[in-house]
Amino acid sequence: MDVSVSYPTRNYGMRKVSVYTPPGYSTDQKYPVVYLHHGIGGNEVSWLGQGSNEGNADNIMDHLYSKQMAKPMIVVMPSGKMDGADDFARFANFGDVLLHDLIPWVEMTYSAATDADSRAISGLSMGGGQTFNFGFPNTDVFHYIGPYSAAPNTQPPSQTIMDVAAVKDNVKLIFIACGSEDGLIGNSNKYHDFLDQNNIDHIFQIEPNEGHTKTVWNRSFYNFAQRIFLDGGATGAGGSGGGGGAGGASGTGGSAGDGGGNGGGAPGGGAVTTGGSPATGGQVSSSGSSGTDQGPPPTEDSGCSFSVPGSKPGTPPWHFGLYLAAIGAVLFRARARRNRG
Ligand code: FER
Repeated sequence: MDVSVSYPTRNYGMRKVSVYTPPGYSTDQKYPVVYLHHGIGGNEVSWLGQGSNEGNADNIMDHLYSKQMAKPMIVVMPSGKMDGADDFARFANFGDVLLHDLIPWVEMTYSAATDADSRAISGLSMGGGQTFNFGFPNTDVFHYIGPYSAAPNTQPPSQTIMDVAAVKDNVKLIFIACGSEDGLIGNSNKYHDFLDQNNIDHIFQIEPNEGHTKTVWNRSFYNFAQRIFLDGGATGAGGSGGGGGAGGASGTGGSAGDGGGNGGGAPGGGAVTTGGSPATGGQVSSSGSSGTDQGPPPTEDSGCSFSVPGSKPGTPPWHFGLYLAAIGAVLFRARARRNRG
């Protein structure tokens, strides 16, 4: 773990970043990288347990690794606010730095894979806006996009998604999350609607009864981190399995991923709700096929449900038939669509 190290930029001098490397990190191997952005008052330690004012990404990764629930990856947490006229400009100005200073530096400095299948972008609030704004126009750079509680700096989807086909072809996972009570949820809703209208698979995870809170950000990173880099890339991660199937509901707030059924899922994803703490998981549902297996009934969106694993030590999530197969179904559809196209 490198906390608050400096890297050079072309236009802003030396800037700060924290870098979490996974247990057993070795230069014999190339790791995928998730770029994780802070909120308006944040900096490069805001996502660290010790900084702890926005999230605990390092603790979450430690937990996921202790249960073999995430691919080994590097988590890069930059200070993502540059000089500029106002906060919108400051956060916007980081886009160029990310693409042309930070990523090259990370890939030179760490044992990082350098293909887009091995890059994810994520963040909270202003960093969620950055995730939308930098992620969607650059689907040749990032194949996993995870914005949480996105702030008013979020550009409209019509400005970031200029090429629907490129998003469909390139992006392996779009994971949008927001608290149901967050006054900023409109920013996320706009993308959910646009993605639905354009038949682009995504997860929209609404955290019930949560506002603009650290609970949402920790849960969201917990949920995102275990779903990324499962589909190939330079690190050779295996795919997560076959096609659709009956939606199985399971996991009433804390049961592990041992419920049946994989998500047939809906084209275009759907509203997803989840309960439970990050450490214990909870129910996740997405619209589409109806659930036929055991467990609680589908939510209002008549979704297939799949549990978030969390309480079953030592079982890799990619061996759970359950929600990993749901991801497989999504990817399978994406591939099928690619092959058709
Ligand atoms: C605003 C509301 C929220 C805004 C920014 C935020 C710049 C960002 C919040 C955060 O990053 O936590 O009107 O305008």
